[in-house]
Amino acid sequence: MTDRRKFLKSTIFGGLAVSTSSVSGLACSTKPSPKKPIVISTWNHGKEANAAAWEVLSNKGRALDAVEKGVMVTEADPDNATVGIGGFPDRDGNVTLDACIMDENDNCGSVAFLQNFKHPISVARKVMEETPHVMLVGEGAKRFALSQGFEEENLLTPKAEAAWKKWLENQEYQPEINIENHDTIGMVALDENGHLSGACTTSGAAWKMHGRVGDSPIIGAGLFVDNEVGAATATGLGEFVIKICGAHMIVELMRQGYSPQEACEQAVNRIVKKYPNDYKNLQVGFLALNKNGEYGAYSIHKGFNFAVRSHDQDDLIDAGHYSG
Ligand code: SD4
Repeated sequence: MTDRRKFLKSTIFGGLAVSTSSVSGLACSTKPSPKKPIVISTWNHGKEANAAAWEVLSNKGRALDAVEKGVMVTEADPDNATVGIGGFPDRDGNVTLDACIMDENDNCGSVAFLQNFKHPISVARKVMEETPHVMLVGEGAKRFALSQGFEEENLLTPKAEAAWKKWLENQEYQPEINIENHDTIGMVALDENGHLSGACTTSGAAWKMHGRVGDSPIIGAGLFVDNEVGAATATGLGEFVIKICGAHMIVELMRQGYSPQEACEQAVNRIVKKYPNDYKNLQVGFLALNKNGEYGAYSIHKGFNFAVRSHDQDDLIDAGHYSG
């Protein structure tokens, strides 16, 4: 084992310290007692979403229920232009939603290119629990949602429609970095019983091509949970998260002994290294949580923040960033 690996192993598992760059707390016993329950989620809107998740977690509820309840708050907010109702549409004026969820037993469910349902995360959970499949898309996902009792509604708000009509005037597709400081919501949580789960939901990139699916419903890209190790989620321009299989990469790095913070930094560095001509104009942010309740976050550019809720924290934290 290299010295670095030894160091990482001793910091994570020996509990003497975590990475110097980690934003998580230090533990001083030989075996750190996990900080739990805890929930972390992306962007400003994470604070309100965490509050709903905390209702579940603080009552000794299951992380899976917490993350579903949490992100539903954001999905239901019509003023949020990037998730659920009020999400900006594709270039043809259709609001199409992507979401996925993963539990502590490696079960996962996902919907993509789903229209007219306010809570794609709940449809994704039903895919996980009620079908032999992981992912349903488009018309099939719609039929399934209807069969499960979900009701259709128009998700294109007047504000989003007006923004789309304005976009049609020039029709330039250049996803904005840190759009209005609330992009996709990705949430990962560790419950009282030490179980991890995660959820990720979005209306995707505004003015995308009809049929475009981003990273958020892709297990391993926008979200990955391994109850032995940790959980990670992503926000930003999904094409680049998919290209490096971001969330899965981070969980695997944590398995090798990297702290959540270091693992997020490695994933961002991978994008920067592989796409030196692209990264300057796009944002990607990662968030990770391990079994000890230690967390980390990192983005390509300045401006990504995340919310943390635990017994002793209710914070919005600016993530570290590679450039700018
Ligand atoms: C996606 N990660 O669909 C999501 C959100 C997004 O620009 O589009 N951000 O790629």
